[in-house]
Amino acid sequence: MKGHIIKGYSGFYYVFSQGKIYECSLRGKNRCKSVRFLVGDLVNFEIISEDKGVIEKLLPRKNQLLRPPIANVDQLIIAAAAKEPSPDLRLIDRLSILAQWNNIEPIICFNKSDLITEEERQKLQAIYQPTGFRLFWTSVLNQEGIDALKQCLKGKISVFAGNSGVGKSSLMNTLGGHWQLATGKVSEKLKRGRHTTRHVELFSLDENALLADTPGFSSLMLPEDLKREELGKLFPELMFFLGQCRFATCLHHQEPDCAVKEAVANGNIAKERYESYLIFLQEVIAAERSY
Ligand SMILES: Nc1nc2c(ncn2[C@@H]2O[C@H](COP(=O)(O)OP(=O)(O)OP(=O)(O)O)[C@@H](O)[C@H]2O)c(=O)[nH]1
Ligand SMILES: [Mg+2]
Ligand SMILES: [Zn+2]
Repeated sequence: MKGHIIKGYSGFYYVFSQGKIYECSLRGKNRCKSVRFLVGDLVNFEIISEDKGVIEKLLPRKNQLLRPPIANVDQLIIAAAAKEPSPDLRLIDRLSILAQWNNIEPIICFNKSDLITEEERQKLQAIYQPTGFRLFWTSVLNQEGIDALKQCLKGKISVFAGNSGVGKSSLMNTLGGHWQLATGKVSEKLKRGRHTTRHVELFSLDENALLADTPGFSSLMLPEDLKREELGKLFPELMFFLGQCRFATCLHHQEPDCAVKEAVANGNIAKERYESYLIFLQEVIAAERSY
């Protein structure tokens, strides 16, 4: 049998396969070899009773996120609130870099669409349309976009990430119904104890969709080995202009005759995205120097 590890708990791994969950232990050789299994790992296992099994082999990973530790992620659902809290564009852009760097599709989800005007929506839409990233507008309140989001999760391993309070847990609750995650104000949650949001677990939405929630965070480092000349390639809307600068090595900062800067001036690249690019460029250069 083949299945995905969805949870590790006190020495057991829970493996999801064809709509069922099996509580699995490890074969002796895996225990000794110090193979570290992650949530998301695809494994071969043998069923030993109705709902129990033994893991035999770890299959190759497509990728691996460090925080949260999950393997084989297909898509990162970058969740932001259209309002309350107002969208943190820098964090959205950081997450999109992290995703692309790990061979994961970034998908942007503006939740709480019920709280903004059409005009405010157009403004955000205009910033991200040129990226080509898939973009969803959702509301847990009036259910806008929930079916579309559900559709896009089918057959994939997806991870929700984004600021605290944007509605990640609320979205997951409204998508599934098989589970109930704690939602609400951070302060209330802290009182209830942190450990509940610490562990990583994949939830099954239907037979083929696996989904992980993550605790909200506000800062995120860029990938350590990212080089300055590679940064532009992680901004899809910049790619179009890359060959058109005067210098082949143009970093689109202080160089003359830069096609990217021109595109920003003409409104073909959103200035908010270019701002992120410049901030990240400084970070990447500083990180290169510190080695
Ligand atoms: N108006 C409106 N409020 C929402 C919507 N979705 C969630 N909320 C509210 O926003 C608050 C935060 O939602 P959570 O789901 O706990 O947010 P979270 O992203 O999981 O937060 P952390 O777990 O701290 O990272 C809750 O009070 C929700 O009721 C929405 O679509 N519209
Ligand atoms: Mg949450
Ligand atoms: Zn340039």
